Amino acid sequence: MPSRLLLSTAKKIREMRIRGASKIARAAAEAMVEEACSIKAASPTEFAERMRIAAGYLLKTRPTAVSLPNALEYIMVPFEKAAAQGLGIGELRTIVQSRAREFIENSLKATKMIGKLGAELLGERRVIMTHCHSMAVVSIFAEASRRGRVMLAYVKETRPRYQGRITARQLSELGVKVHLIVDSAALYYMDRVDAVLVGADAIALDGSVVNKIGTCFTAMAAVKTGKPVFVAAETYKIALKAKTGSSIPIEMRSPLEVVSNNFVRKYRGIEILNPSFDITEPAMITNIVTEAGILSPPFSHSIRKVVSELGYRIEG
Ligand code: RI2
Repeated sequence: MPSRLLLSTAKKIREMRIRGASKIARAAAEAMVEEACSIKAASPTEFAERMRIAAGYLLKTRPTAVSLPNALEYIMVPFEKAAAQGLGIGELRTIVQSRAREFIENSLKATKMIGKLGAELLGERRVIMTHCHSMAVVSIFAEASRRGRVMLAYVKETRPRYQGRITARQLSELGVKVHLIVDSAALYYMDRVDAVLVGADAIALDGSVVNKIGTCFTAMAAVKTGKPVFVAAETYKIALKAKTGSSIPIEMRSPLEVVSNNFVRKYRGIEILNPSFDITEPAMITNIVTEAGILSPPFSHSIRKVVSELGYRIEG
């Protein structure tokens, strides 16, 4: 069994007390460091096995955000190599610590860089509709505001968990004027906005974007009214095993996020479906802002290019 601390982080991620694709990844990396420091193993083999178990627990918490397996692999691939070479516990522990810290640092830098590149991409577009809560998106607003641009955001509340309220609060604190709207008002207000800007939990190699449920519907409304759809995502959200969006698992969450326990008990014949994410096809996306540059269509080409420049390994 992993330590109580790791189990508690895993529980927080599962229950979304820690949420947002990047934050989940950084929390998992941090938990791996704590685990490496707390394990008292009799041999390097036992130490390695316990680290694998810890990674496995974290991996199972949320199935869609690919930032989570990518963060764990960033730590575990060199770790496994070192373990296979017969390195001692102290050295193995150091690898976990340095890789995890490197991941966290790079992640924070990437989100900041996305802010800069995204603000340039927005240019004179000042009225932006967004969905859910993404720190990559907030970073772009923060940079645009820092550059003195007066921004107006239409923020969708994002049922069932209302992450839009977090976005509304954070943007308002940045000095952005905010209109908080119900999800179904997206098309109604679309003609007033200059662009749609959303985050991502995973991006397939063909440019399909997996993001909070309702993203695809928002993108469709944008396309219908001729508005650009921008996606902000760090490169560790690229799903290197997924050729298309359909191979990325969509997390189904509890009915209790949608209705009360009383409702469930009273209407047993009603099946409540609560998918957490949907897939927006690449044809609906104008650009993807990453820390390594702004990607343009055809995404099947630009994503593979950035992936190879970064030295990431496409699997399968
Ligand atoms: P950042 C969130 O998922 C949202 O779907 C958001 O767009 C995405 O993570 C990326 O967030 P959830 O954890 O990494 O709310 O940009 O299900 O903060």
